[in-house]
Amino acid sequence: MGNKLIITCAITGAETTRDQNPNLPITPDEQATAAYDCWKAGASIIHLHVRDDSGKPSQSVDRFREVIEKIRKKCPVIVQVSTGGAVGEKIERRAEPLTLKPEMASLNTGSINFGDEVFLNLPSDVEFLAKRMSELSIKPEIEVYDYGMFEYSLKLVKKGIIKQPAHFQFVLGTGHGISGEPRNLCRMADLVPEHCTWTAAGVGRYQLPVAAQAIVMGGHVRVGLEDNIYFSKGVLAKSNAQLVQRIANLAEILQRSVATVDETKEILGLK
Ligand code: KMH
Ligand code: ZN
Repeated sequence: MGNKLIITCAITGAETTRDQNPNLPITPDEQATAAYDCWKAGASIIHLHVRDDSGKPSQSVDRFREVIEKIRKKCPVIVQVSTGGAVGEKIERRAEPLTLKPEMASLNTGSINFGDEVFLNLPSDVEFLAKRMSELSIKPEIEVYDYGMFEYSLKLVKKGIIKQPAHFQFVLGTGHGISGEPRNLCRMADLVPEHCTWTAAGVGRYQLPVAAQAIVMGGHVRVGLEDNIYFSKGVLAKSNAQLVQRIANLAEILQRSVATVDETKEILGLK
């Protein structure tokens, strides 16, 4: 199959607001349309957070079910639910969308400052979520914001708490974790164990350069309004699909084909 490029889009997130970018999809219909548009533009995975009727972040199973059903009616894109949720959410609530048995879920492997708060992921929380995912045959995407989190994740993989082949997401440039400087991604990508896969997400101004680096290095890419509200300096992104399309265009220029949903399933070993 060659090394096809998996594009993930994080369409909504928990922290981005409509005030920051009025094009942020929030309602189930808007999210389903955004997922479809991203899929058409080349995304094969949607990283999904949901919102309640007032637009606040939510871990409601019912709301996740509603959005996933709407997405499934429109396109076959892979859904990756967030178990990170919003900062401060209880771990039991964060685990609830796993009961819907999505193909994938995010797994945050350490605590870190996030904005002005702490995004808490105790070792017991991480192991609890990893175990639930393993029991339900859900593929974790290991979210790594800092080098220490990466080393801890590698230990969990070694111990078998996270099943092989593992899939890592390097989130660079949160402001409290590792920055999006090229050497940081080089160092971590270099240490990804054999047969495992990795993807990278640059936050804010790092989104485009980190994506370009990941394409060249043979990794995969995540973009989307969760991580970055701009298309270019001072210019808001019109949509998630616009951000995805730019990566698909860049991949074509760099001569890396974009993976379809079926190809992504094969690469990641999804059922
Ligand atoms: N909202 C952040 C605190 C995830 O989805 O797993 C965490 C987050 C990570 O977005
Ligand atoms: Zn997220």
